[in-house]
Formats: sequence, C-alpha cells, structure tokens
Amino acid sequence: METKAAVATKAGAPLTIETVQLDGPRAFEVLVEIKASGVCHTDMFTLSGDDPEGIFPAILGHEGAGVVVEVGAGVTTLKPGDHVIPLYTPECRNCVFCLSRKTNLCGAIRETQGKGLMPDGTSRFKLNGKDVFHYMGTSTFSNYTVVPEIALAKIREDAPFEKVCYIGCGVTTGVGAVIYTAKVQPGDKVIVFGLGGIGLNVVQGARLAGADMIIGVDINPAREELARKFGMTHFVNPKEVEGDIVPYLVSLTKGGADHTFECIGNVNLMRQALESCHKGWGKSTVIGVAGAGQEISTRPFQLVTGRVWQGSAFGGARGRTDVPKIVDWYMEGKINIDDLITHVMPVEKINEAFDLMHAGTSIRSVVTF
Ligand code: NAD
Ligand code: DAO
Ligand code: ZN
Repeated sequence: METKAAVATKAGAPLTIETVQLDGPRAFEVLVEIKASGVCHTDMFTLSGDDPEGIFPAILGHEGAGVVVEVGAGVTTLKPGDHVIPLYTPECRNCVFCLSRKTNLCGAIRETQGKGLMPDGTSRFKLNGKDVFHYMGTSTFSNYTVVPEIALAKIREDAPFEKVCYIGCGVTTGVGAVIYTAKVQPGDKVIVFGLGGIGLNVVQGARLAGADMIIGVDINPAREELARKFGMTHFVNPKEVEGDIVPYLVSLTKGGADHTFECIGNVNLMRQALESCHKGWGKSTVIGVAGAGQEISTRPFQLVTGRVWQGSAFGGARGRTDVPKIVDWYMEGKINIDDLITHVMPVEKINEAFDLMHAGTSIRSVVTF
C-alpha cells in the first residue's frame, strides 16, 4: 500500500512529506493506522545527527496512537479495529528480561530495532524503490506503520488519540519513573530538575504518589506557573541562587530530598541531583539522556554515605501491562495531559513542531493525520 509519511532523509535537514510504499504485516506483525503522534525531544536529537544510533533515511516518531488495520499470521492478542499505542520498549513476556520481573527492558527485538529494521531484519518502508529505516520500532510519523505485536499496547476505545499518544513516551516516562522506578512514598520530599515534557510529568507523578514537598528546578521562569498547576510546591531558578545550588536545596529540604529526578540530560545537573539527596537514603533517578560520550562523576563518598544513583527508561513501565492503566488514569482525571499539549497541527506542518521545541515555546506538539 501507499502511505503519507514525514521522512527524515538526512541528519540536520527538515522532514519532507512523502508518499511511501509500505509492505503489509508479516508473521507476528500488525498494520496500524496512526491517528496522532507527539513530537519528542528524542526525535529532535536523532534528526540533529547527534544520536550515534541515528540512521537515515528513516521515518521517525515514537509517541503515537492509532487503530489496528490488519494483523499478520500468528497474531493472537490484537484484531482489526483495536485501539493501540506503539511501544518503543516492547513487552514480550517471554525473554530473560521480561521473565526476571526486575526490569522493563525487554530484549526480544532489541537488536533489529536498534538497526531500524523489523524483527526479521528487513524494512517495510520504501521510497523511490529504496528502503527507508524504521525508528524505535514505531515510526509514528507515518499515517500507516507496521509494528511487532509485542510492541503494541491495547487501549480503551473512548480515549482521544491526540491526547493519549503522549502516553507513548513523555507521560509514561515521567509518571512511571516516580511510581514504578523510584516508588516515591506519601510524605516524601522530591526535587525535579528540568520542567519540560518529562519533568512536568514527574511533578504530577510525585503528586499522585502523595509527595509533600515537590521542588522544581528550571532556568526558564515561564515553567513555574504550569508546574505549580501540576503539583510543584516550590520553584528554584538556578540563575537566581547565589553560589552552589546543592547546599541551597539541601537547606530547603532540611537535609536533602528523599528523591530527585534529572529530566534534562545534563551530566552536571545529574551530579547536583545526586548530591541534593538526603544522606543515608536519598535516591536520585536519571531520566535525561546525555549527549554521546558524556560521563557522570561524583565523590564516591556520596554513595558510601547512602545516596543511591539509578536510571529509568520509559518510566520503568511494562508497556502492554502498564500503558492501558495510565490511559485509564487520564480518562479518570487522575493525571492531566490536556494542559501539556500546547500545539496540535496536521503532519504537513511537522517542521513547525521542531521549531517550537527548539525555541522552548511548546511543551508538547502533536501532529495529526
Ligand atoms: P525539554 O527540553 O522539554 O525540557 C528540558 C527542561 O530543562 C526545559 O524546561 C529547560 O528549560 C530545562 N533546562 C535546560 N537546561 C537547564 C539547566 N541548566 N538547569 C535547569 N533547567 C534546565 O526536554 P524533555 O522532553 O522534558 O526531555 C528531557 C530529557 O529526557 C531529554 O534528555 C530526553 O532525551 C530524555 N528522555 C528520556 C527518556 C527515558 O526513558 N529515560 C524518555 C524520553 C525522554
Ligand atoms: O534495551 O538496551 C535497551 C535500550 C532500551 C531503550 C530505552 C530507551 C531509553 C530512553 C531513550 C529516550 C526515548 C524517547
Ligand atoms: Zn521481553
């Protein structure tokens, strides 16, 4: 079949809207009509050329929602008409990672997904007779895409696509990091470094978990008002703090935070986040993805004295199990997505979504098909 798609032909160039050839689903694969897709920081990172795993030409996009159109042989858990969210972190429930119950990092299709290919080692997309690579196993900047069955979460049919697509990455990454990875407890003191598309979801996750004090740290003063709406109790702009921000935050929390989250991808702030934790038990969770080749450091005594440094991918969520629950939380009014989706536009205007992200004027832009 043919499909409309925004294609990344090479690093650093704007996406171009093309009519792309798409092969139907093979065994254990599913053809999905994408109705809406968020445009995330990670798409921009790959498009910029800074992502060492970036391959071109490719169809980017990993934050979509849509409807199953056709299933390949052997697919048993989905049928045409089902509403789904594609998962860049699949859940096969059968690999050593899934069976361990210790991680959400399913290994079943990791190798081919990282190479921009379907699990059988081929691409379903072609443009002018040449292969176009898949991206993160999802390629949601295409109106139709083929996704492995294990990388699709079935969701309720009354959930609006242009809102719940954000659960395909940002919402789950932020809320999940609090609930599934850090396991924040009622009464905890939490510091969130970076109040963007991920950090604001950490803030609302902390509120959902019952945290008492939720401190947001950001150099953009415009983020304060929105973050307070999501549950932030204190705002700290590092540009307005004299000297080192760490003793300032330790004093504000009367000894350090129970939990800190780095939601920027800056290795210096990762260190500050760790060192703002309470001696003896404070845990710092790294969510931000730092540039290629960057390293973190701290004095080992920080760890000897009981602070814990950990990371979280896709919020520690097991996609097929947890994403439908997060959709329910949205539909029940437990989490707010509407106020984070600042721009909605047809896919033809997708490059404007990247411009808004560059300028820092959007939280999340969603493109529709
Ligand atoms: P964003 O650009 O929307 O937000 C970043 C925020 O950090 C902005 O509000 C900005 O003003 C603030 N900031 C920048 N520099 C700062 C500084 N020096 N001090 C304080 N604040 C500063 O980005 P996002 O979409 O929220 O993504 C955040 C990070 O999370 C990125 O690195 C992204 O790649 C990563 N990410 C990780 C996962 C995961 O599973 N671990 C998933 C998605 C995204
Ligand atoms: O299993 O080795 C692996 C890789 C899992 C990828 C997890 C993604 C982490 C965050 C990247 C940003 C996603 C938008
Ligand atoms: Zn698995």
